[in-house]
Amino acid sequence: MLKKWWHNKVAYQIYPKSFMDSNGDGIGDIPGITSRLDYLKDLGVDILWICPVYESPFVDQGYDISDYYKIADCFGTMEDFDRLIGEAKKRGMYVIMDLVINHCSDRHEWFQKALAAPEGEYAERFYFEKGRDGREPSNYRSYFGGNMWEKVPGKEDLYYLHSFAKQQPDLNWNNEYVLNYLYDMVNWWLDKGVAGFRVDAIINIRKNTEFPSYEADGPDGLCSVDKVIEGAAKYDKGPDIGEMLQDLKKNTFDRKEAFTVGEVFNMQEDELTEFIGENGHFSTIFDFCLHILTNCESGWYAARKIIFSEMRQTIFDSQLATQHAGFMANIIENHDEPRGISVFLPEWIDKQKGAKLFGTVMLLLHGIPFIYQGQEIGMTNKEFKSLDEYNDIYTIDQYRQAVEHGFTHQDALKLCALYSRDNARTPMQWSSEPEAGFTTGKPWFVVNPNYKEINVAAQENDEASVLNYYKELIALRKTPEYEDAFVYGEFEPAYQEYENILAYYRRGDSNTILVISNWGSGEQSILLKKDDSEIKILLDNMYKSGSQYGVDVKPDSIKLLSGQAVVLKIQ
Ligand code: TEU
Ligand code: CA
Repeated sequence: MLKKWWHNKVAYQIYPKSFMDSNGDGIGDIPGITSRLDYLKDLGVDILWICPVYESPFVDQGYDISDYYKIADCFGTMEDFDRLIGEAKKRGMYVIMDLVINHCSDRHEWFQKALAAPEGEYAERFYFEKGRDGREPSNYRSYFGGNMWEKVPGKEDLYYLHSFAKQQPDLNWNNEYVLNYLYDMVNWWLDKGVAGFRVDAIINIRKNTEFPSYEADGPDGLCSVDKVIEGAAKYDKGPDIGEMLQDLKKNTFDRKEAFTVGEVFNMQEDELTEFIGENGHFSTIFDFCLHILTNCESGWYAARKIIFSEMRQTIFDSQLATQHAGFMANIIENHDEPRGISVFLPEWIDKQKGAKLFGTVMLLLHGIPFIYQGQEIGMTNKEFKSLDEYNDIYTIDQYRQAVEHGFTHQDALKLCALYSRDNARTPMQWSSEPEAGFTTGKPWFVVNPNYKEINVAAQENDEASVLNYYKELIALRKTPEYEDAFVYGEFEPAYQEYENILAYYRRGDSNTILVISNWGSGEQSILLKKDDSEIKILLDNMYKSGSQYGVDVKPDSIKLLSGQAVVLKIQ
């Protein structure tokens, strides 16, 4: 395999509004991020993905861009941004931006002009369509609820398309002008020194422009976005998604050997190599296998409880199916997900211990680990109690859907508390000072009350903290001596006959690593295979300073406590 500069890197996702506020207005900002670069460097991360900081009316937290060439005032200035890139470079770190090009904001100049002259050239940059039989052109349900077609104000029978909120009109990728504009814009940011992009909702850019209706899958008479994407993939006119993405790549990313991570849902399985192979559309794409396991396409009302055996199988299947194609981007959580330790851990495992357990398993898989802000200190869900505590538009719609499907108000609220995207969007917990040290003012969004116990400052001083464990874990992963195993090594499931054990090998050219973790409620002894009996312990999440490693090793067996994870080198 051709080695690429980003193969051995660890990435960290920043949700700028909630990371660090530098000026007391309660909103995290770019100088705030710059002020914490040393913290991030010390943690061991190399690549920083910053969620959208472009000018936006923030209907969908910046994923609705009104000017691609401006930094939103609340985040700072372009000088602040340039400084961030420069300071990151000085520390050998890379900044990647969020690239939101399936849609823009309805406040974008083009869309305003399109509304003013719906028959003119600006409207051609979007999808403006006549209604059919006196109603919407087709029956597509948008991600955030309701029909994907919205009436053009002041027009009787004209609609525009939005895959997400109605304030996020989809851009027309068949329009030359749009395409060239977007490519130029991407190149402009690359020339500024950003190292690449996280590419938002990119599968949605291809449309079946005949816009046929599909069979309804809900009482609203609409069909899900998944059907729409599937229909677009089968549509045979114009370039297919692969050709579109290669064209984007050739004209932009390739110029700079940029690192790109695609947010790709609904890919056909046989397309994996096209997406992340040597000449793939992207450097990597997110592995959403765990997310898909809980959250079926219909919505939170149909979400399933996590069963450990299924979770283990899902991770194994995904690794085995993808490792030879390229590198997936492995996540525990992100800004669209609840906190991983609040969803995936069995109830008997203490969340802080479990954060180390889960981290060990996920960070040592084949792929590029992406850590989401706060994950490294074991931040948890917020325990929202009422609907008006939420900010996220998606959560409000999921509540509505649950009630429509027969959930009581209380049960629908419980669902939202478990799955809401807002769980990950509460401010970063820096210290036990007021508002968790995130701001000296009033934070834009509520701080999780558990910040007094869970915060960076306290954990920096505690040898046994999640934070210090993450530092060790990342450092271990990045040890040059073990690169053959942790970065390039073959993934192989191990000890599957033990019901509550999640274990795997990473077999490199000169090192073999064995990761074993116990997700059961009690101790578990494991009889080691003959080849595994000569071991050296590299990491143990129950290690306590001053004592021996917490793990009990005999020549041919190993005993793990509930929630314990160990990383072993096989001699
Ligand atoms: O998400 C795309 C996407 O598919 C989401 O609708 C996802 O299914 C949902 O958040 C449930 O987890 C991206 C961004 O990550 C998200 O924050 C934006 O809201 C969305 O695009 C629109 O730009
Ligand atoms: Ca601020």
